[in-house]
Amino acid sequence: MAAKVFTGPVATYATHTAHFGRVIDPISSHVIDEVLLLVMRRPRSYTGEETVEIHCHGGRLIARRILEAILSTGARPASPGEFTFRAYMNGKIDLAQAEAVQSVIGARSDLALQVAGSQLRGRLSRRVTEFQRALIDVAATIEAWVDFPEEGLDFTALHSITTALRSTQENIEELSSTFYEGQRIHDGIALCLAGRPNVGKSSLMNALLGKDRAIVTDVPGTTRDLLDADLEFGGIPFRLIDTAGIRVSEEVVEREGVRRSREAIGEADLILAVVDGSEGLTPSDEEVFAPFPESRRLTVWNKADLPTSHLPPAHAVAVSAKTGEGIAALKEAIIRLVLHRGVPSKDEIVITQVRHREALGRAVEFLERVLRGLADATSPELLAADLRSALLALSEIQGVDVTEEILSAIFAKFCVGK
Ligand SMILES: Nc1nc2c(ncn2[C@@H]2O[C@H](COP(=O)(O)OP(=O)(O)O)[C@@H](O)[C@H]2O)c(=O)[nH]1
Ligand SMILES: [Mg+2]
Repeated sequence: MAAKVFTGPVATYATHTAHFGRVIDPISSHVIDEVLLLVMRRPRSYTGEETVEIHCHGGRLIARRILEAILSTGARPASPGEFTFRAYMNGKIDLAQAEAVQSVIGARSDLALQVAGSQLRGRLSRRVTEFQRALIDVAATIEAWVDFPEEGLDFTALHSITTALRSTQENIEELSSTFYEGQRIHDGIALCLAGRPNVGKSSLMNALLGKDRAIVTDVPGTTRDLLDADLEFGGIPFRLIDTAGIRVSEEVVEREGVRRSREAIGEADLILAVVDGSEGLTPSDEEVFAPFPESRRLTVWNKADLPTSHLPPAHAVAVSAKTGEGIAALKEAIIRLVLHRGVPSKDEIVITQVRHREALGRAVEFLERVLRGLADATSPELLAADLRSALLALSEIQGVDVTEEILSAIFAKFCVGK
């Protein structure tokens, strides 16, 4: 097909070579563009199959004309994720790596990229393989016991497989527990500014962003619509949402703004409950914050540059949106709240997918059954079956024995061309 649109003898090109030439419309014989054509022969390509890449000049029209020319020779467009799907089916990468391709593309922070990149390079899969190796050793002992049940398990053997199972189970749990941080690193955090009018929410938004995004005035009720902006700190992608000050208003636009604000605050991962420190924490502040759970709320004591006779509550962070004082400390406090275990180190493996957490969770449960079975002297056949189930759950992460439904759900999320 490439030979039909390209001016050179494509079939004769060696793998991993680049060739300059023209793409010709096979129907009109017009030159569409001067291009570079790259050949990657099986199995040394992304998918493991014969691959040709055409590098044309930038511009939608040229790319579309070239695509049309190639389609007219009988090619068809790839479906979403089809290249990565083929790479997985051809054994170039496992399923966890295929999922990482999507995460790498979608990464919105350096930390998200680091985590996804490590998964793409196979570190998660290798960790899972370590668990499997440890369990296969135990399985061998148990299977031998199934074959010669009259010999039983001596005390040392029982002790050593129990220890091995227990420690593998703990390691799996440890990996599984990184999901909380992983999901936040991967998906980001919706951070909502909330409070009465004029406490300085919009000023704080601007201070956090380091630019004048929201309109700030001393007129209460200035912000009526939701404003949002993306920002990143501590490796976490945040969506920062400024809301209308919550108060009872007769004015129809402001009332709608307040309604939307309450909705956004209700959905936020974390609420910055902004208080005007010069006025102290008033009953109307408390009324605004009361509907939202304390666990999702951080009190920000703003206008710390002004003289005040009030003391901030112990858990509050004092800042001045005006002078910038305390903003760095506020960011640190936010990171502490959203990453319970802190920012993961470069070599920590972090899971980001629900699918992986579920598989690890099932493995842990089956191992628990094996451990209980060993303590209760359950028959070795049953122990062996549970151990196999644990191994099967782990191998789902790498994509062994997964159903069509799981595969299509994963690859449907990809965009075309990946
Ligand atoms: N002195 C001082 N004034 C502030 C501070 N933050 C906001 N203000 C002022 O408070 C008023 C209301 O601010 P704004 O950000 O619009 O509050 P919002 O209604 O909560 O969004 C404006 O006049 C701001 O200049 C601060 O940290 N210190
Ligand atoms: Mg405002």
